[in-house]
Amino acid sequence: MKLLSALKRCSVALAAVALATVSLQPASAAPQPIVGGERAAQGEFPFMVRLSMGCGGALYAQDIVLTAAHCVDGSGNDTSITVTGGVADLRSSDAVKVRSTKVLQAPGYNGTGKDWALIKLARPIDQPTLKIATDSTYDRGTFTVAGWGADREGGRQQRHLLKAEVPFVSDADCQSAYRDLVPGEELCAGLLDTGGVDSCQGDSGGPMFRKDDADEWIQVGIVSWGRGCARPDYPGVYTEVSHFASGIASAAASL
Ligand code: 4AZ
Repeated sequence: MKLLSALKRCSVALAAVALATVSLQPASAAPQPIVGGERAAQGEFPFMVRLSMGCGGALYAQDIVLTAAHCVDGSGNDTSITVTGGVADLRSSDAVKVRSTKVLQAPGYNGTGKDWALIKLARPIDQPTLKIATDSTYDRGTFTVAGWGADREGGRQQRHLLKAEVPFVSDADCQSAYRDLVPGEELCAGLLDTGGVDSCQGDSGGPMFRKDDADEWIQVGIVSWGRGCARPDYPGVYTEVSHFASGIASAAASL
């Protein structure tokens, strides 16, 4: 239990330190986004934001970010978080930086499941938002995950946004890896047989998304936890957004 708890709580402090030293990979290192991905183009995922404690997030509204509960300290007025939006390159002069005003951590969050939180911004970021799934229709197929997190287990945080595609993994298969998966509140994605593609440390809180029937991006997951990154048999675990959609909507309305 202790071990799994540790695995689940992606080290925000470590990520924050890594963020301070964010830098380009040497050209010779063949950058592996996220893990096993590639660079996203400027404007490709305009709803993506980076949080100053070293997590990702998505614009649920222009002044509200959806992220992971484990990325924040609790609920209440909080001006300590800086949210960077509008850029794939965090060092771009076009980066928009906005402070938080409030944080709302999922009610009942205790470190298992319920890994979502909202951050209210001091002013809107003028970018398209990412709609969230409200039922399980899109909890299947192939997903895109993006973030500025490590490009390998133990790797450094990234200057440029990385993206990767990961296939859905059934609850049954995921439970063979993780005994304490909360199947109603979490969904899994990754390459069970080979590994090699995954979210990783510092991607936490960022969205996992796909196209819906209207060919628009829809968020189905929030990067939450996993055993290492991109290991065979150990998929990434994501908050099942549709399960919390009504709670997220009412929480957002209260901010
Ligand atoms: C983390 O520490 C983390 N492979 C995020 C995602 C995954 C593992 C760790 C999934 O933020």
